[in-house]
Amino acid sequence: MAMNLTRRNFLKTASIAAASVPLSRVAAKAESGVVKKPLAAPGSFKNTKTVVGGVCEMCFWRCQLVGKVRDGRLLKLEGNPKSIDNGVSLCARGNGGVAMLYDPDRLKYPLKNVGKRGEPKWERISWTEALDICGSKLKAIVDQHGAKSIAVFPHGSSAKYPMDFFERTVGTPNVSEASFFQCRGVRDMAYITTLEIAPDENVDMANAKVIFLTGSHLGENVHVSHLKGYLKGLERGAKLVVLDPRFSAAASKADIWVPIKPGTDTAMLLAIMNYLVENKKYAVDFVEEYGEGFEQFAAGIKEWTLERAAAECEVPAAQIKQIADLLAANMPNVAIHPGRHVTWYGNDFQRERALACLTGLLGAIDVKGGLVKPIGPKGLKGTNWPQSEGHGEGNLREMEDVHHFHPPGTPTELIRDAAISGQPYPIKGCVIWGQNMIQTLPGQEKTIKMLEQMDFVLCADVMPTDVTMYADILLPDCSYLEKYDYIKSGTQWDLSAEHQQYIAPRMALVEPGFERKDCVWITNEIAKRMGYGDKIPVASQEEMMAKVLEGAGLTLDKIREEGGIHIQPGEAPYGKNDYLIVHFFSEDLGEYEYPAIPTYIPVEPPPAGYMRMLYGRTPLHTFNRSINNPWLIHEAPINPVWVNDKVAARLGLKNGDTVRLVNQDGVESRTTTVVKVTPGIREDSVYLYHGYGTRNKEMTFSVDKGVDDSSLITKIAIDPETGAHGLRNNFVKLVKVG
Ligand SMILES: Nc1nc2c(c(=O)[nH]1)N[C@H]1C(S)=C(S)[C@@H](COP(=O)(O)OP(=O)(O)OC[C@H]3O[C@@H](n4cnc5c(=O)[nH]c(N)nc54)[C@H](O)[C@@H]3O)O[C@H]1N2
Ligand SMILES: Nc1nc2c(c(=O)[nH]1)N[C@H]1C(S)=C(S)[C@@H](COP(=O)(O)OP(=O)(O)OC[C@H]3O[C@@H](n4cnc5c(=O)[nH]c(N)nc54)[C@H](O)[C@@H]3O)O[C@H]1N2
Ligand code: SF4
Ligand SMILES: [Mo]
Repeated sequence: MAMNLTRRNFLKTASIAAASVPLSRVAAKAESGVVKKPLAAPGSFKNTKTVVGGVCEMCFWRCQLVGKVRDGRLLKLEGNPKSIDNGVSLCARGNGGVAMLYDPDRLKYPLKNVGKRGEPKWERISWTEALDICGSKLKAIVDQHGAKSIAVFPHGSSAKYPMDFFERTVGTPNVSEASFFQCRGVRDMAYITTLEIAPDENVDMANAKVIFLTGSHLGENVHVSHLKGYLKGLERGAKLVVLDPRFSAAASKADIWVPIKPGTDTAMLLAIMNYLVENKKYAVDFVEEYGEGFEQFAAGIKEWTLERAAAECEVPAAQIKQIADLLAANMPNVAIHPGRHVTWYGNDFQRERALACLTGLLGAIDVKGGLVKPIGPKGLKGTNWPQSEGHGEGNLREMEDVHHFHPPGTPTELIRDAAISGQPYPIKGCVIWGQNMIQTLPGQEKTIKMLEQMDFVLCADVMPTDVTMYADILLPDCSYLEKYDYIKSGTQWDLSAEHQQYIAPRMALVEPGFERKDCVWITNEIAKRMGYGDKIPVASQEEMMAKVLEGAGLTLDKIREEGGIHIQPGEAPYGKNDYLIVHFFSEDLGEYEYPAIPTYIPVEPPPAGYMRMLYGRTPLHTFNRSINNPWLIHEAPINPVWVNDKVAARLGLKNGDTVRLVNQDGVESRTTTVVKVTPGIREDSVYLYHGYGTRNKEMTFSVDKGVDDSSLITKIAIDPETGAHGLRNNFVKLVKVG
């Protein structure tokens, strides 16, 4: 079946993609939030030992670190000078890792909730008691209802091992990673369907003549080596085109900023492509060689004249033409950025398909400046779990006959619906490992309802966050600075530099504090108590790492001696497109009755008196995970709501006014924030940083600061092809307080 092929391709490409992270040896200009040089105060790090092998996880880009350690205490983090990825640069959050490590609010001991879910009363218990409870409760649920009565909500490195245990050994299909269903899964599936590759962010911006960003607020979205490539491209003279309803950091650097009407990007992409086709300004030879279904595609997008898109997107037709001409004049060396957080409106697969088709139409694949497939290090057996790469294929997925192009795992909404309704089967056990479902998922009430009907909720975390309030047993995981749980590997990003690859296993920089334990130990102990002791693949995190490295002929000790990173010769990835087919028309999609050519699906407009609520990143935080970090919350204590200056004047709002947000369903924000009046946002929208408005009082530095955007996302949109959540279909008005 076509979809099987697609999923196999995904697994194949996902493992390649995991090993293909951009790098640049050349230091670039500092961007907002990026610290170029270590900020060493003279003399303050005397008598410290430099410990190598750190891999950051303040976000998921995983820059390579060294730690300055004295008497077993970490004093400072720096980029690993051996890194050919981030080099000595870390972003503000990466530097802030030290403050996370010693945050007094962190989880220290296993805890049992003797109060209610959502209103916990914690009792400190021993590991033995905690593990006995987890093992017996989860086993009882599996015995009574079967393996699929367990749901797993993982995210991040430390969640991979437990996720694999529950998915492969216990055998539940109900696994939903935030990175897939609320982030980039739509992109990966749309690109695999169109170009047969999962793109990651492997777009060669450093060598591009034009960089084209749809959303992607680079500079606020901070991933160090990715920013290096982007800034290097700009330094070398690339033209920058930014589609964003807001004057983002990227828009401020743009040659062409398009303050597009939210939700209409696909219309504009279709008009650009139609113009290129009609005027034969596309890569004709490339399309002839690699394209499939081009005629149907060309005929299908014919209705998308510049004028029609101009009206839909509220952008001058001349500007759309200008962008199309700029792309045509510089093809194939154009970086059409595939985006990362793409779960916007519930029609996002189509926008990502359109971006992939535009990339193909311009021949911008495996060429300088285009979408490339870097060739990563060989021999590594997966990145964490010795036995598998990615999610299982053979599981029984009764809920699967919808969203046929869903990323690996099960769409979150299907799991929530099943748990609440008990159909098609009961879901009574919940494992939450590194996912703050309360802030990460839209429809908080639904998440809470799901959690409340569980027989047992296990949560492993490093902090007491909003989701940990719903745990029955709360386990203190080691942070990324105290454990071995991931191998970061990558290859050349700036292809004009030397071709090299690297392998950087995460090694603990300090011993775990208090009673914290790592994911392998915790999972194994639960596995034994559930009756799977004989299926345990490795006894320790170090053994897990050793098994993965074995295939590449490496050991942790050898890499430690090499400075924490193994570097080897690589290959230039240009001109390697033998795998390539550009499915302008997708028979696979047609077979399942989804639009077979990229199609614009309009979104609902804001009701009178309301503005669309948009959100994004601050360079100083990662979602909610860094919000309690004493250094970072000090620098960015609140998420002001951006309001257009004309609108503010009409509403009588001034800069700094305190407001509450109320959405279209009458849901009010629990907390307040301040107004930021600016011409840098469209009149139909407001904007705020995601991750604020923590309600857990145990987060003493951040509780109640700012507004939680997720609490206002009560209208849920689902992307039909993938089942992923659309998060930008909610509307708010601002109510002045005081
Ligand atoms: N500092 C920091 N950096 C991070 C993270 C973090 O938490 N903190 N998280 C990382 C992760 S996991 C991800 S996925 C990425 C996310 O970062 P991106 O992938 O860049 O996220 P986007 O949603 O594309 O970008 C948000 C921008 O989209 C604009 N926008 C909103 N609606 C529309 C629309 O309809 N059309 C267009 N064209 N633009 C629109 C917003 O105004 C905003 O400027 O960031 C990564 N980098
Ligand atoms: N409204 C709204 N929703 C969004 C987004 C948005 O911009 N707006 N962004 C979406 C995107 S792009 C993404 S990627 C997701 C992110 O979604 P999440 O990954 O859920 O976001 P985080 O805030 O990082 O929360 C992760 C949890 O993991 C914990 N944690 C951190 N390190 C460790 C560790 O080592 N071990 C364990 N066990 N736990 C750890 C944190 O304390 C926190 O409780 O959110 C998505 N949802
Ligand atoms: S971009 Fe910043 S937070 Fe993310 S891994 Fe790198 S240093 Fe850490
Ligand atoms: Mo994300």
